[in-house]
Amino acid sequence: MRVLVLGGDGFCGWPTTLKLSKAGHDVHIIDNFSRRKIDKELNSNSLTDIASMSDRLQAAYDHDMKLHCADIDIAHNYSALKAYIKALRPHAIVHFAEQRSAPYSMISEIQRRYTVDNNVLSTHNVLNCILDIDPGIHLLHLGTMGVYGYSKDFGRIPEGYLNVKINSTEKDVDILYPTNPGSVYHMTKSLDQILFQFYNKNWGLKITDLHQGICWGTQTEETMLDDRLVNRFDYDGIYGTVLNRFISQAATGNNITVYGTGGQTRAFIHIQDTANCVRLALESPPKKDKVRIFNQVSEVRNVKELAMICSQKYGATIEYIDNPRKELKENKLEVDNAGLCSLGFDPIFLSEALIDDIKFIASNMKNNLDPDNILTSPKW
Ligand code: USQ
Repeated sequence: MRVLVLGGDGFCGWPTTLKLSKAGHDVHIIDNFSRRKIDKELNSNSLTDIASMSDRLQAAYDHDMKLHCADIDIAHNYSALKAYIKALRPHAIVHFAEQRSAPYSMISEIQRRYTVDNNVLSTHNVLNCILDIDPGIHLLHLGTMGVYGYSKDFGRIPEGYLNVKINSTEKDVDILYPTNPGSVYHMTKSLDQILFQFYNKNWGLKITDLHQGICWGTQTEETMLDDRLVNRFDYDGIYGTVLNRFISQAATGNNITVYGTGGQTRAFIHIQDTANCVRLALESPPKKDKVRIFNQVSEVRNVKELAMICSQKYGATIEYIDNPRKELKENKLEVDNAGLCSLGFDPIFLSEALIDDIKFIASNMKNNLDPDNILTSPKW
């Protein structure tokens, strides 16, 4: 298939691009390199030394993956995006091109407005290109488990739609799960969902929304082929996600930073599985009648439990820090992931992959970690 990956330079986008290319798809990237620019803005860095896009493309080529990349801001340069899609005529578009950090989206009005403008405009622009150029293009979007909130109030979290009984009519209906975002970032993914519902209802666009849990790990089969293909690894208080932070903290002799009591429970997925799941969803497109929503998660874990696993592996100290976020002190969570499993998803569990990831970070990246970047989260 001819596939366009929007945001193909990022943490999830790059390994997915390589996975799709290695699987034989003709893959094209659009990226505006905003993630690299935000590193400079925050005075932060990836623990891994990521290559420039031109070096990444050359390395991919050296390993039989012929990729192409265009630098376009898809939120603000609609005509360039449309011209590119018109010329390329992809069968599918994978949309990763959103600002993805909850803490970043809560820093100040600048980041709140940037996150909403960038994320909502980019999604809406892509939908319009598809509608005008070829409504048959399958759109796959990286959503988040955070649109549901993290509670068991409505039981096990279903895949996008909640079955409810209406008191007045006693009818059973499926409704879009009530959104309960915990940050401006998560709110933008909730807004994306409404856009998808409307463009599907009115014009029958073929859309898959992948509600992903917290992604962890660094390397995939393809990024390990060459040093120049290495994926980014964020450890800082704004872009680093919890398990990757704990892994890098433990592996470099720093304290493990648990926010609050560590009673928060979340869904997790390894980066290798992210790429696999996108491939599975791409290769089995949905019908047009409904937006297809999958929960892209492997397992549910508790923050304190993760801290203890990382501490035991490296003898690191766990430090309990006042939680900078407004979130439940403790929560229980159960998540359905039957959709992707029915397509052949066979999750990698933490117990299998954690050791390799810790070893990789500890042996390669110690000198790149700036301890001043560990506790940089804004408070909200
Ligand atoms: N946490 C700590 N210590 C830390 C960092 C985080 O205890 O040093 C806690 C947080 O308080 C929170 C949990 O760990 O309860 C998860 O935080 P996170 O930063 O790993 O994840 P989050 O902000 O929710 O966002 C991340 C990604 C986002 C994705 C989301 C999936 O950045 O792009 O959508 O995970 S989910 O959480 O399932 O919505």
